[in-house]
Amino acid sequence: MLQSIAKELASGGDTLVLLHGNADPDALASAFAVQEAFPKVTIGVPGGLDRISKLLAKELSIETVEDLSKTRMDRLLILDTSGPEQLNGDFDLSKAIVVDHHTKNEKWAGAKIYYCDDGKSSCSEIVNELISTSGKEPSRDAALGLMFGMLTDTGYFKFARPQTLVTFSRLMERHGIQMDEVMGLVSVDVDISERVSQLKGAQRLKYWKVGDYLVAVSQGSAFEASVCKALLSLGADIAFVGSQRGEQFRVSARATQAMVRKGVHLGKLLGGVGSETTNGGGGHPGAAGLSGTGDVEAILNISVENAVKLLKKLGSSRD
Ligand SMILES: [Mn+2]
Repeated sequence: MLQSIAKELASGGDTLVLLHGNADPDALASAFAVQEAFPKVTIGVPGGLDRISKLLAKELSIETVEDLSKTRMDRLLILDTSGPEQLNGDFDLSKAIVVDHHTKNEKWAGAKIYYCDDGKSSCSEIVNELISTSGKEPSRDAALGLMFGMLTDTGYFKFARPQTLVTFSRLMERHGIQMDEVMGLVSVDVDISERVSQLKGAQRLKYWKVGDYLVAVSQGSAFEASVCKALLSLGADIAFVGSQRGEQFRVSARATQAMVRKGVHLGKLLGGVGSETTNGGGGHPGAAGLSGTGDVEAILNISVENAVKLLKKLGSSRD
C-alpha cells in the first residue's frame, strides 16, 4: 500500500499535509521528510506546534501554515494523527490519505486510503519506508528530523521496538550522522522560573519509606508536573506535588516505569482520591493529575496514604 501512496504523491497536484493539534516532533519531521521527497507539498498545522516542534522547525527551517483558508490542495495527507477529532477543523476525508502508527481507528473509515502500521514506534519510520519505497533517500536534514522523531516518540529509545533501532542506525550510517547531533538537535533550556520551582519543591519535600520504595510529596505554586519529575530524578519512586490558589487546588503525580510495571496506576489512584473528595481527577498509569476545590494538604495526605497502602498490597520489595 505504501507503494500506491508514494505513486499518488508523485502524480502531480498539490498535497496538503495535515498534522494533529499541538503537533509533536514525530509529526512535524514526518511532514518535512514528505515535503523534501515529493513535489508541491504544504505542511498545514491548524492546531499549531508544540514547544519542541517549534524549536525543531527553526533548527531545520521547516515552513508550516496555520491558516489554511488560502491553501491549494488536490489531496490531503494526514500524518501521525490517531483520529479525525485530533485535527483542528473539518476536512473532506474522501480526499485524504491517512498514515499513522497509533492503534487502528474506525473513525478513519471515510478516508480514501488508511494506512496504519501499529507495529512501528513512530510515524517517522513509516515515512522513511514510504520514501525508500519510491526509490528515494531522505535528504540529510530530513533524515535528522526523522531520527529526532524516532528518538522523541520512543522516549529516547526507552520504548523503542527493535526495528526502530535498525532504521535509526541505517540513517546514521548513510548520512554520517553522529548520535550527539540528533540528541542535541534541539536544545531545551529549562526556564529559570521552572528551575526555581523545582528547587523549592525539593526544599519543601517530605517522604515516606515503604519497604524498598520512596513516596515523595511537596507543595509549590507552579510547574507541579515538572517538580514531580525532578523528585523522581532525586530518587523517589512515586511523587505528588500540589499547589493551592485560593479555594482551588491542583495536584500532579508521577511514578517511575518500574512502579508502573509493578502495577501502580496513578490515574486510578488519583481518580479514587477525586471521588472521595468530589473532585475530578485521572490520567495514565505513570502520570496523573487532580484539581478542584479544597485543601491541597488534605488531598496530598489522602494521596500518599493511598499510595502507601497500594505499595504495601503490591509487596514493598524491589524484586
Ligand atoms: Mn508519533
